[in-house]
Amino acid sequence: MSQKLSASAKRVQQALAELGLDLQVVELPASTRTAQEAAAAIGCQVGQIVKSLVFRGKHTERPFLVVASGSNRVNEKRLAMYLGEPVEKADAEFVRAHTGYAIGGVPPVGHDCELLTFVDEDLFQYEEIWAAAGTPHAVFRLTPADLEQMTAGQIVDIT
Ligand code: 5CA
Repeated sequence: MSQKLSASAKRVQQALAELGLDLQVVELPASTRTAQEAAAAIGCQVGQIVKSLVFRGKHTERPFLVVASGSNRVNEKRLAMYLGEPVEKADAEFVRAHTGYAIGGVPPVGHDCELLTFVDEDLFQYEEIWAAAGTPHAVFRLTPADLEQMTAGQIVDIT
């Protein structure tokens, strides 16, 4: 099963196993590149898709991660209050450099560097959610509690 996964998806599966989480990465034939596409491919609500968005502090260039419900738009001013500095969305190169994954497949765990993480409180209204697993075709199902545990993230309002 896991032998069939692509290298990036395998890396995420490995990271989940190392965290002691019994969660299965699956690669789907349809694209899961965006939250909308992922929801359509899985057959769930867009809000149940975990967007893993990389931002950086404008002054320090420190990377951090926001794991947001697919139906929410991140409020950068609110993030700036949590970080204590203005923030900006990372570009594709910065995302790759700090996570080891390309946009469209960035997972919430298994990054090159450990990332300070904020978890969208709105994800907790769902019993099951789905996150990207390294590629634009790979996802895994988890609970909001799993997400909180694996990221050691702070649960906040990100809208
Ligand atoms: N695989 C899905 C979820 S299962 C996924 O990765 N969705 S996502 O929302 O987390 O990732 C796509 C996000 O990447 C977009 O919401 C957008 O915020 C960001 N993005 C897309 N293109 C760029 C770009 N050129 N530069 C920076 N960020 C981008």
